Amino acid sequence: MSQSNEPKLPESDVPESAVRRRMLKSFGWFALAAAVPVGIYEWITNSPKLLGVKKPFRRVLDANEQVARTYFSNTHLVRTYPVNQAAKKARVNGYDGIKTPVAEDWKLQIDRKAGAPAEPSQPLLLTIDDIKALPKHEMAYEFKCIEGWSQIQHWGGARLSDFLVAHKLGTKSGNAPNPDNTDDLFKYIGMETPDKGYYVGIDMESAMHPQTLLAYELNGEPITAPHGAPLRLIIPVKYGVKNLKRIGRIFFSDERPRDFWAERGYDYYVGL
Ligand SMILES: Nc1nc2c(c(=O)[nH]1)N[C@H]1C(S)=C(S)[C@@H](COP(=O)(O)O)O[C@H]1N2
Ligand SMILES: [Mo]
Repeated sequence: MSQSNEPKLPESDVPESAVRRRMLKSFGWFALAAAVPVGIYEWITNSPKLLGVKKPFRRVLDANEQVARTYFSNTHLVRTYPVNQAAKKARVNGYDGIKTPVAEDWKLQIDRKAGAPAEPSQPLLLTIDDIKALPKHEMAYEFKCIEGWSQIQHWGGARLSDFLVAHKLGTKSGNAPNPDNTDDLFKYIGMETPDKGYYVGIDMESAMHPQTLLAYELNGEPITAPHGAPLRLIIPVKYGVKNLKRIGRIFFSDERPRDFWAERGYDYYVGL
């Protein structure tokens, strides 16, 4: 058994056929779930004693949450694996922009509304604890490098979409991204290392994908420097080149942001 629709449930104990069925039925379940009084919902989702009952319900509710939070209608999920199938030692590749030690006073800088007239003069500066304050998601999936190797790796962090919603980022209006108003989103998100030695541009559709993470954990431990400490992008719908390590700055644009490997001849989108 190897396939799951929930990036947050890496143990993947759902029978394969049930995955598809659940997707198809999720709207029906949503109606049923909506009919369950809130108190019972909380009792089911909070009671640790009800594990046998809780898990199937939990999965249904998570599937509904995922449907509700999908920003683009054609979003499909990358295959995930049980975390125990992940490589114990993840391969390292690429040191551009991460050759110096991580600054002790590292902060994530976000330029809120690049190009917009009402752009705040001060960028937003966040700490790793601000990222950890968001719901944590873990997943194991096949990380693919364009050079021809791949490896099942187990990553943990916050969904980029949750992050953008929580901090009202990525929109022209300055409001939180809204699945019903994707036209309000900038077309691209740009990221670069603190020294600007490596940089990527990502189409917003891929950025808002539910499996795209601002990752701070690898194999359940804080990410090490060679893998992009303290915070990196994990974007399963793209090849490794877009999975920028050691994020320093994030910005938004309707123009394609500069991209390190696109400038060196690779396809800009490098999607799977
Ligand atoms: N800052 C930075 N991020 C980077 C790279 C890099 O050279 N510098 N290389 C990319 C490439 S080509 C790959 S395959 C992955 C490798 O991530 P890993 O070292 O954690 O395996 O990081 C990507 N992100
Ligand atoms: Mo790569």
